[in-house]
Amino acid sequence: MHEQKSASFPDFEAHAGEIATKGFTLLRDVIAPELVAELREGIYEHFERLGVPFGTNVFLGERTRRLFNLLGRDRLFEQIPLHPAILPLAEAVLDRELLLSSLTAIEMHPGETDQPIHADDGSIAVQRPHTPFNCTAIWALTDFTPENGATRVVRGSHLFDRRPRSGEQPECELATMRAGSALVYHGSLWHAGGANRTQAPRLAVVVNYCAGFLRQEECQLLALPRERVADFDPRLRAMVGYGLYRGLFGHVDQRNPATFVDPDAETEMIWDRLR
Ligand SMILES: O=C(O)CCC(=O)C(=O)O
Repeated sequence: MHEQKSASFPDFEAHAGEIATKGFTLLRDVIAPELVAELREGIYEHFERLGVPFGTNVFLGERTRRLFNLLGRDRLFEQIPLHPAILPLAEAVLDRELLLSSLTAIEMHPGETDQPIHADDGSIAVQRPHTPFNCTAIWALTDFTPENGATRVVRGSHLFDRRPRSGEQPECELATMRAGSALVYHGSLWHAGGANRTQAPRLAVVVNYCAGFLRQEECQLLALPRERVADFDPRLRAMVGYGLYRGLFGHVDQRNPATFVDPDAETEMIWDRLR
């Protein structure tokens, strides 16, 4: 685990304010170079061992490899959703009862083309604009440049009253950043990966957090063996689903599911407060 010096923590409130107005913000150089190197090595080890193929459509990317369910693959990845220079920003946008919705590595190869513009909450039929119920952090594990496919973002689009139409090509800004930085954005933001016109892959980890009342994109209660979850930090256990939302949602026979992996876990429910 790579400790972050508190002196170098970002001003989370200021960044949350930027997300509220622009829809996105950049956390520059917040991930230790040693962690970036370890993650790169770990991800490539899995890509090669599993023989992960390119995607089969323009959204997943026909020159892009994705490794889903990172928490189910290696303990190395447990520190990503908990990163102390990034998680507090997601908590400021959502709240402390947020869940991990998905955790994916994305490797865009030379020749990849522009991904279609989309919003991460675009599949959810709620009238826009709305308060955020998704917040995503894209970690750059290589530099993100205009040439290698830096994420394209549409400033202020989280406030638009519709999601992008199929094939729509709005004016975009590029989230260029050095390896070790992160783009963090509101789930309604219009965005997409760019085209990779270089000779080297662009590598990223995408950490998608969602509000505690939302269904997670990856069903982690099934994807992660309970014994693995028992080894997690208690915060991470709650984040994958072994916890309660507002002391109510997620209970099992009036018990906090956290007690399935820790018999001593707090199990007070909303009803207990009424006594
Ligand atoms: O890779 C990127 O820059 C963006 C990826 C993305 O938005 C997605 O795959 O949903």
